[in-house]
Amino acid sequence: MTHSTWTAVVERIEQISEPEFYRQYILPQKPVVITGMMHHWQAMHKWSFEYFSQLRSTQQFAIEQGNVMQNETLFYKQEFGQYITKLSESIDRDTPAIKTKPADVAYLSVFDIFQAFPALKADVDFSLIAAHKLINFIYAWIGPQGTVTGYHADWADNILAQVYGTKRIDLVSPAQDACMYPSAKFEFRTKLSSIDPDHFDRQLYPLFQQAQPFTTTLHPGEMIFIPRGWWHRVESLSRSISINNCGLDLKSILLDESREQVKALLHHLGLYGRECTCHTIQNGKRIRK
Ligand SMILES: O=C(O)CCC(=O)C(=O)O
Repeated sequence: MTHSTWTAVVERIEQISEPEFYRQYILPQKPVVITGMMHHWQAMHKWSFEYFSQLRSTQQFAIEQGNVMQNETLFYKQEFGQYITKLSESIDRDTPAIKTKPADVAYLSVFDIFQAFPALKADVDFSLIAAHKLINFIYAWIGPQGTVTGYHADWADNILAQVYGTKRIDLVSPAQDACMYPSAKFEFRTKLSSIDPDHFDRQLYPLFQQAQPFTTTLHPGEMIFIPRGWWHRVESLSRSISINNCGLDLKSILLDESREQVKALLHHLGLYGRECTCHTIQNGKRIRK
């Protein structure tokens, strides 16, 4: 990594009540890792690649290749079962330094798992955040070692929960927006950074070296609160199954969601966001994820 040598750790707590979570973390918009509130999740006992491979679905889903936040948007469509079978055969390397070519890292990201498998809804419990929000969006992230979701900031408070495997999370405060160089690439409900810390141009983005990231590793059974507007970069250190809940309160619906919906509409009409994470060009045609 080539940002400043300054790193800080994210606070870790074991348990917290919903009202205290609101008072201590949502209101002040402070990140935190919660280590002991997923024991009762059915997902912790049930979800694995073997379990997923028994779920019946012939539906095709978009599989992302590499870090689409900062690099070229690449994806292909595959049946869930085929993707999971391939993934369950993949092995974690002890030395992630010997990396697979980024575009060969195939990631079932932003996966609308409950639309595909509604019965699984009962396996998770995001009440800690959902109790304080009017609208909640839940997505699963299932992939091999080495996936990278590059620096971006969501227009919503978010809890990312780790069910299987480990992930490294880097966070940068919105107070440091100037160091993060927002890019023009469009992603719905998100602001993307131009910075890929593994390869970035110091001449073009000098302030990134002054960014003060908080770094943490998320283990199975742990979840992290990422407040609205906090930049985050997520890298899987092993095969991994995660699930996140982004929640909107009334203010976010009026300010952020309405603006994002207008942008999305203009984007789909081809009037906004020439570069994006939701379309790719295949055989000269613009294909939607
Ligand atoms: O787990 C990942 O790869 C990314 C998760 C993420 O960006 C999020 O929860 O907002």
